Amino acid sequence: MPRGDGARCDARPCLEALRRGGARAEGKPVSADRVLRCGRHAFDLARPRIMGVLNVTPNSFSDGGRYFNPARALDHARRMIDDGADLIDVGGESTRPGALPVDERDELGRVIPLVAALAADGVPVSVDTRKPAVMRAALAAGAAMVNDVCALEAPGAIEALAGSGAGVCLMHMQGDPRTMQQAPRYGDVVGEVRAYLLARAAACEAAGIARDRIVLDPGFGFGKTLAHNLALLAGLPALAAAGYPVLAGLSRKSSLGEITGRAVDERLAASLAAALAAVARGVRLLRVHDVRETVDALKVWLAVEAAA
Ligand code: HH2
Repeated sequence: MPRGDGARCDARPCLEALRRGGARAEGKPVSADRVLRCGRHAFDLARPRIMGVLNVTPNSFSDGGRYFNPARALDHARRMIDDGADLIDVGGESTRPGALPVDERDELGRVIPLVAALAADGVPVSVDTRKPAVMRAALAAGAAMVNDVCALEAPGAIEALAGSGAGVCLMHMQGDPRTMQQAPRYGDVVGEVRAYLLARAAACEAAGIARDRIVLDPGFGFGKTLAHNLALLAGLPALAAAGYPVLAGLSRKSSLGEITGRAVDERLAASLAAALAAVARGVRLLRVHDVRETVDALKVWLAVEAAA
């Protein structure tokens, strides 16, 4: 698959930055055209960034229940930071296919104490939520980013972000988690997802969310068949060329299980291959469960690119 020039990672500085290590982006000089601003954090996207997944849910598709205990969740978040995560994505509601919505009070109780504890440690925290009340509380508790699988479509969501300075990840989903995998349909999946995300970004900018705070995500597995996911992966350069940083969440997803025949806890190799395929096509942020392994895979990929 040929890569668009605008989407290609400049591997030499990426590799240097990865060798230097370190999870925090604060205080470092950053190039103006590639900076992602998330509250008091600024990420230089000259190197791909890793968002570590922290699901504080009983039912997430790959790690449901494992970090439902707050102390274990905090330990896991700190381990991911030590392993090289740049950002921790805290989620209190599973959006797996078939999942039912979680009560707002339950979601607040799951995520806000963790957001507050991690933010107090200076960790860049993203909150994975569709609910404006959770967004507002998380931002008040120090969250640097909101990651919304509904692209801030809920009434009041854009307003919750507008005055905050936080980053926002706008994800595409067809339908809702309860039914989204029943019969996803597109004419031109790449074109439709791109047009939707650009329209949502324009709505955010019109409401005062600056362009350098916005990340786009095609939403792998959210109302998409394997064929749709593969077309989106192959078509990432077209999305990356739109000028916003692109995030990909492919880690352990069922499409990788369909390709390899592996169960969800046996998809590490498949996840790493998918992550590198995404970075090669212009993705700047990877949302992953296996931080240490992804950091290593990226180091090797970047070393090869730097030598090419
Ligand atoms: N995928 C999941 C959840 N949130 N956010 C973005 N931006 N992109 C994604 O691809 C994405 C996401 C699903 O993964 P996970 O959080 O591990 O599972 P669950 O929704 O079951 O908690």
